[in-house]
Amino acid sequence: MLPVTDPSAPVIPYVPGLTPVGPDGEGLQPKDPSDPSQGYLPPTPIDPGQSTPINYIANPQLATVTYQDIEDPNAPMTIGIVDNLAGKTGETSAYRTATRIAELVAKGYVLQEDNYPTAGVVFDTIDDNVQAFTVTFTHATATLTPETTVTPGTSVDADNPDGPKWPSGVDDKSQVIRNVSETVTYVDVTGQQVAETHHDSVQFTRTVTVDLVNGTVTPATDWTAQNGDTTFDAVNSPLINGFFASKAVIDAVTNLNVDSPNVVEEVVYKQLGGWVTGEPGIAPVPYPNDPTNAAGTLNPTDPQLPTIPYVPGKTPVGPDSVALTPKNPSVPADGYLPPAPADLSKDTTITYVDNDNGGVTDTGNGTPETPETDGTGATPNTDQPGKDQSGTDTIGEISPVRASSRRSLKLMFPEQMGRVSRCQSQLLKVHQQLV
Ligand SMILES: [Ca+2]
Ligand SMILES: [Ca+2]
Repeated sequence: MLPVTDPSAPVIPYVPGLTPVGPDGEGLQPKDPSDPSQGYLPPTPIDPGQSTPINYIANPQLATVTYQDIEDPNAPMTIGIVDNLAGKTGETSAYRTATRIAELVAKGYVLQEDNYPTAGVVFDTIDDNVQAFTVTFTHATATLTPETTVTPGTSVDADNPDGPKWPSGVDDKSQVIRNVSETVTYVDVTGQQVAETHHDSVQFTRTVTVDLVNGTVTPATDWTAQNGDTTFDAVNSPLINGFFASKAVIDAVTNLNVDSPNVVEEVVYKQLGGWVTGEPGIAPVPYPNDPTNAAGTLNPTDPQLPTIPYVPGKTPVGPDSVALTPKNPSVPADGYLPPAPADLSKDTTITYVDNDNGGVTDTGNGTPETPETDGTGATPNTDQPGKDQSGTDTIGEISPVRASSRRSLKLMFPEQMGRVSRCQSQLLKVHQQLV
């Protein structure tokens, strides 16, 4: 008998995926360790008269099952672990994909393809080949509308409790509803609220698509304003008696969009000052509210404007040293038009100047006064050289104020006398037109 190492000795055949084993239970040695297909060296017979049984046993084989997210087909991602299946040549694996598929579907995945054999993989006979299978998925989506109210973790389809659940974040209504608000507060200088706060808002809504795997939200529609209203109307500041507002109106804001900032305004009310005099018995006259403008006071031409009281024998002078204008030149008791306040929050001081420092008697009833003797206006109509004398009575009526004030002011404010004269001539014109 030939030694087993003799190249011409017979070999035990190679069978893919199987290993021949001798009577001692040991695997036979390949004839060429680098190429088992050339067969195995037969074991040396214990008794050449007896046959030697050779058994073939199945080799270990491996398979893998990979679960893959192909939502982005350009960037497939493995979901969880790769399942490794171990078996032996020719065996059928008991592994099935159904369990993991169900788990993933419950997490929002949608099965695309499963190439693992339905009846289980039969391990192949190729020892160095790992049989690889892939199960692919995309993502389920659901639509959220402004009206949708959902709870994370609950089934998207109530009739399918094994189906996907709403992901976290879907209860965030700002995905589908956003408001742009306007708030206007009305306070005094100490910050105390003095009128009801004004509120307005514009609501924007949209519909979104929710990825049920990761909760990612994608707009399905543009934001649209409810009722197409994208405007905050102008807001008039409320009128508060005795006070004036820092702003009469909060301007309208138009073309609001979902990204517009909220409007927050504060209107501060300060107390209105008044006209004050040093005269005993004459109470301060507060600046009157303007019913049409919370930030102002009545216009100097408004007929409702209060008057500065008439004091016989005296002429009221404003802070600019100019004598006040009689409201009604023919009726001194009607008082004087108050000067426009320079600052609504501050008092305006009216000074009463004695007319009588020249010994002139002022009866206060319109009696013409002794003509002036200072040469700047010998008669009142000197300022109106083109006029006839028909206005003599009129001139006489205003002259108690005019002539005496001219004198006293001449003493106090000589540089202002030109303005006083011009003012009086204007009054005279007006009065002559009236009569
Ligand atoms: Ca294999
Ligand atoms: Ca509006």
